[in-house]
Amino acid sequence: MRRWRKLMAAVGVAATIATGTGLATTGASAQGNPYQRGPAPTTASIEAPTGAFGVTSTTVPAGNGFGGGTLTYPTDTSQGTFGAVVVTPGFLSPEIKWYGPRLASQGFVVLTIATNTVWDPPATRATEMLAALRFLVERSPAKNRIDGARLALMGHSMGGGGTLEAAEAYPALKAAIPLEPWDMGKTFPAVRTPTLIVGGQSDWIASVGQHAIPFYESIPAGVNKAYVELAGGSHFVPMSPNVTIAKYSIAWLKRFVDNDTRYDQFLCPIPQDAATSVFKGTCPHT
Ligand code: 9J3
Repeated sequence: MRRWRKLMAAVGVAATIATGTGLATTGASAQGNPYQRGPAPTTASIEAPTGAFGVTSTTVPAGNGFGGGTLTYPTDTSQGTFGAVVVTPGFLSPEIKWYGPRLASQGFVVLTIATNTVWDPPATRATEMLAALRFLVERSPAKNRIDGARLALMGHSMGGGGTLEAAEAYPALKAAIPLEPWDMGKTFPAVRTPTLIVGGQSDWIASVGQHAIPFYESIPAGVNKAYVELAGGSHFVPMSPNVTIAKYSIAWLKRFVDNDTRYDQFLCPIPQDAATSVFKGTCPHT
């Protein structure tokens, strides 16, 4: 507890979240779940390059605790606020832009960031991610479109390690998706956030045996979690548009950021998916 309070004090997230923008107002489509956004999903709709929402993008400069980025969000203001997600790259890597339109068009505010330096280690990336969440809710051009109580993080490699470190630091986080995460000698027993870990079967940089799998196993039983291993996947798969990453990430974000149980069908029972070499998790979700 002390550790996350200290981190929160350092980046100011706790105050933001506590006093945040409050609960979403309901849209006509909500029907009992005030967070439900968009039409009933199908396999085709979660695999498609874009979802049902038109989006707009704007560039965010450096200087808000992270290295700047791209903010992409639905133009629709008729359905209340949206959950928000920050996406962080790995070591030596620039912002990974494809997640912006892919996720925002499904009904999320998305900020794909660059880190302050491309050498930042996972713990530094975690601090930057939390600063980016704070920026989204407090100061971003989309702040009025965001439900500050429904926030998520994704990240590749050291950004995935950072995602897990940030989830431990900020337990109110609604969803975490580490993509081929890399972190040195770490386990994550303090994670309470529903976490989807994506591994790459042929990732020799962040090998699943040294990283994704022990990270997954270290998250306590009783926390909603899943491990999806991309069949034949190299370390670099998350950097370019990928339908397997997209469809399960959309389902996970919808299920745990929006409480949208219409997406359970894509996660439980555990899918038999030829694009995955391992797929396991906690079903049914709680
Ligand atoms: O973010 C990453 O791609 C981490 C893997 C790596 O190259 O670590 C070496 C220090």
